[in-house]
Amino acid sequence: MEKTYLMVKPDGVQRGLIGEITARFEKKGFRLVGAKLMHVPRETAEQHYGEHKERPFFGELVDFITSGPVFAMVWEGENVIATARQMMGATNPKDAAPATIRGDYAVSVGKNIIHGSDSPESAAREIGIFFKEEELTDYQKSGSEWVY
Ligand code: FUP
Repeated sequence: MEKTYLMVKPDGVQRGLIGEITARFEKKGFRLVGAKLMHVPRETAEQHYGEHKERPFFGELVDFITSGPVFAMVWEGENVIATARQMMGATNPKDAAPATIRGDYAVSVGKNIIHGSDSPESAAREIGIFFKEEELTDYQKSGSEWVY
C-alpha cells in the first residue's frame, strides 16, 4: 500500500487548521499511520527542500518552515500520493481550485498551508527525513474492506 508524507506548515498550525486538514484525508478513506507536532530543525528543512537550493526563494522557504511548529504526518492508501496532491490543489493558491485545501484556505505561494510528496521517490525520502521506522504504526481499520 502506498504511503505519502504530508505536513501542515506553520501557517496552517497557527490558523488552527490541523483538524480541518486531517479530517479531509480521514473522510476520504486514507489511514493515518504516523503524526507529530514538531519544530523542524534548520538542517532538516534544508535537506527536505534540497531540490530548491539554487532558487531565489530558498532562504525564505527555510525561514518559513522553521518559524513555528509543523504537523508532520504519514498517510497510507491506494494512490494516496497523487490523490493527496489533488486534494491539496496547485502549489500557488491563486491557481488552486475551490474545494482543494489551498483553494479554500490559502492566498499566497509563500504560505500555502500544506506540503505533500509529489512522487513515490520523494515520499520515501521525506518519510525517512521526518520519521523513524518505529514511529509508524501498522494497523487495520475495522470495516476497511468497504473503503478499499
Ligand atoms: P509543492 O510540491 O506543491 O510544495 O511545490 P514545490 O516543491 O514546487 O515548492 C515548494 C514550496 O516552495 C512551495 F510550497 C512554496 C515555495 N515556493 C515559493 O515560495 N515560490 C515559488 O515560486 C515556488 C515555490
